[in-house]
Amino acid sequence: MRVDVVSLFPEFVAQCAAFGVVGRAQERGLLSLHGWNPRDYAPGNYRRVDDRPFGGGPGMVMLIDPLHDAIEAARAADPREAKVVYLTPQGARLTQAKVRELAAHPRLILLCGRYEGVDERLIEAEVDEELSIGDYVLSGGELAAAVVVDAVARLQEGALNDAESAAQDSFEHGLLDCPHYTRPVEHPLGHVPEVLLSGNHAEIARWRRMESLGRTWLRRPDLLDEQALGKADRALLDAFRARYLQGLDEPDGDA
Ligand code: 9D3
Repeated sequence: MRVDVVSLFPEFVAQCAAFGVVGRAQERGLLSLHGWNPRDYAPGNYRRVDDRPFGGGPGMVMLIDPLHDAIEAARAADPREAKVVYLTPQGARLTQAKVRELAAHPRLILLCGRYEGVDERLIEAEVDEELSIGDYVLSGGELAAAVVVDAVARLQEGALNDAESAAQDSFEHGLLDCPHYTRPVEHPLGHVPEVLLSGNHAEIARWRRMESLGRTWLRRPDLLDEQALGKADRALLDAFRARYLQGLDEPDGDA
């Protein structure tokens, strides 16, 4: 897929996408990332991209025209129709379901605001969707755009190797991941749960599933729809709860 980022700091987003899975997706031709700086479309020696808000108040608002021209230049760079997404605290919260939907588009244009935001008329005319990445205050849309780029890139066919795909699978089922351990078996910080050393793959799968269910119940009950769980999962969660409520679930790993 192709992603165009309209931003005063397009190289910031490009740097975030240069490493690991996303960098590899670009090398493999699964993702092409392009930056468009509204300052390059701002006229005059000052190249001004913002102005004071009508009605008064603090901060500055991004001007329509440099953003409009940057978006149109991005559109014209490829004949495929682009979905334009504005990253803003006023947007709907980004979820993995939304990521899957965005990842299926051949083209996205991600619009990043700075200052107080962009002129509302530009949003009404050019933007298809407004998205936020969560309820905290960032300094601009670039980190949010980088989050979108990362999340959609890894869903492109061929972006993940087999191991990464398998790991992805467990999270896509809406549960938190189970704990992970590697060598050494004995360490001053604790030991590895016996079951993982047993070689009994059915028992290991059962333990991991129980840990996933239990951690989701403890940490993210909002993700857990107990009615929707199967009989086996409910039994595992009950077993986890029984152990937890008996206080046998030592947090220091020495259980
Ligand atoms: C301090 C400025 N605020 C005054 C009420 C409003 C405000 C404007 C612009 C707050 C943050 C921003 C910049 N943030 C983003 O562009 C942004 C964002 C975010 O801050 N949190 C979560 N998701 C996103 S997506 C874009």
